Amino acid sequence: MGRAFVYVILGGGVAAGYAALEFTKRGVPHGELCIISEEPVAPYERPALSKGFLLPEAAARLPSFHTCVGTNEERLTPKWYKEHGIELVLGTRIKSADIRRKTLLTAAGETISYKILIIATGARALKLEEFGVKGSDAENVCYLRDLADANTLVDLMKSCSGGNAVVIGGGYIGLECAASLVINKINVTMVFPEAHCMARLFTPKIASYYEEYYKSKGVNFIKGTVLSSFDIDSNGKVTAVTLRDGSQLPADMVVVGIGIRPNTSLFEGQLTLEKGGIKVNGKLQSSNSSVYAVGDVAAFPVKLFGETRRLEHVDSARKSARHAVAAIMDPNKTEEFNYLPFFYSRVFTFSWQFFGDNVGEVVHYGDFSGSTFGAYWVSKGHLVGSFLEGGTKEEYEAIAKATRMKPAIEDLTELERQGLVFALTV
Ligand code: FAD
Ligand code: NAD
Ligand code: ISD
Repeated sequence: MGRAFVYVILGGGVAAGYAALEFTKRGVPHGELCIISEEPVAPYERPALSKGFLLPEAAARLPSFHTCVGTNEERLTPKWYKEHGIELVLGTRIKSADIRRKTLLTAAGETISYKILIIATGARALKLEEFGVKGSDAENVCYLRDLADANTLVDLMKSCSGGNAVVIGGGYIGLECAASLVINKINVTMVFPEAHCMARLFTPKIASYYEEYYKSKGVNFIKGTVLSSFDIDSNGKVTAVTLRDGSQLPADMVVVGIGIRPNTSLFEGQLTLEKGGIKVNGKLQSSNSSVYAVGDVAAFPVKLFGETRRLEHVDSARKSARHAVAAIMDPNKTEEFNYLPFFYSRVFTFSWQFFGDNVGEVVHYGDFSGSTFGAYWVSKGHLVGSFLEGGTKEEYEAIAKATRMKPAIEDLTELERQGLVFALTV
């Protein structure tokens, strides 16, 4: 017993929403497309969970941030899916996949078959237990990947106004949540193993700018170490965090953001994997021609760098999903995906964007004591990456365009002198 569809999207996150939009723009017939999601709600813009969702006042709540409002497209509410004849199979976990038979088995025992499968299973948050620390299930410890996590975080923040939060991890989740905790009047200590925050992207100089601001808001940074254990009371609540050097931090709540792992397990041994994700070609097609992969779970060729990358950012999820659908619905007119990596964040009143690759030599520019500054990365004599804080729409577009052009850079001192003008005039 089971249902059969022409197209099945497995996963109901950002990529699924944008793929659905593209399918309808290309005239998918009613009844042919289905989205299966473990989450109980229609696809939404996940970035909202660490930003608008955590505000103490006028917080964003569904349905306001269903996809595809993140790119000023239509808001795809459950009603929209119904009107477009797209089956939403929500609250449903797929527990196994048979690529040869083209079937998926739900946790409840239903078989769903497809002609074409788009894997959009995203990723899961890494748990402290995977680093040998117990206590993730304590009631005042939270991660942040989905709506349920975000609701837990909001409840915890409400219950400990004026109290102490320990944020484990100095990446995207750590920095965005620390800012939200401060805005909710909670004292924050951030603990991470690197020498500065956002070590996978920021230079020490860029990191220092943001860290100084966080410090001015009362955030305490403990760098170069990790936690070794939690003190947990008889009610199952963490009361303190013990660090590897033996020091202790009092904690009314703990937020953990220590990275992710792509959800590939259903396909291991059935599809080729690379860089922790499902390897796809420039049409987002996997090692099986009936199966595509998009978003955080896909490792795709980034033509600009001449290598396969797996990206964990929303713009890549949106564009890879739309490109896969174009390749499926109109294969002859769809070229290879030619993606310029784009990352961004917004915390407090800051807003930065980054395009390209952060390899090679770095040139900083602008006013690091003011509100607009940036950096360029130059590798093998060419501009490969650009970062800008506090830019205008036109300035962000200019650094994106310049990065895609990969212009030759002969003189780093001259690039530094020109700063943003270089991108605006190249
Ligand atoms: P996801 O959006 O994670 O969706 C995956 C879906 O698959 C989920 O619904 C999941 O439940 C479902 N699923 C997985 N396995 C199964 C299964 N076996 N059966 C059924 N369903 C399954 N990126 C940015 O560029 N900028 C930001 O500001 C930003 N902010 C973020 C804030 C937060 C809190 C988080 C968690 C991420 C943020 N990101 C941001 C990253 C961005 O949201 C992701 O890159 C994007 O969501 C990836 O989309 P996806 O569709 O591949 O995966
Ligand atoms: P991340 O990779 O950005 O940062 C992980 C951090 O964990 C590292 O910076 C490091 O400081 C820390 N860490 C690693 N091992 C540790 C350990 N054993 N103990 C303590 N700290 C440790 O991952 P994240 O911040 O967890 O974010 C999760 C996902 O969500 C990522 O894919 C990210 O791209 C995405 N996200 C993106 C944005 C954005 O693009 N603005 C915002 C939020 C989340
Ligand atoms: O890209 C984003 C982002 O940063 C959000 O908060 O999409 C969401 C939406 O803009 C929320 O409405």
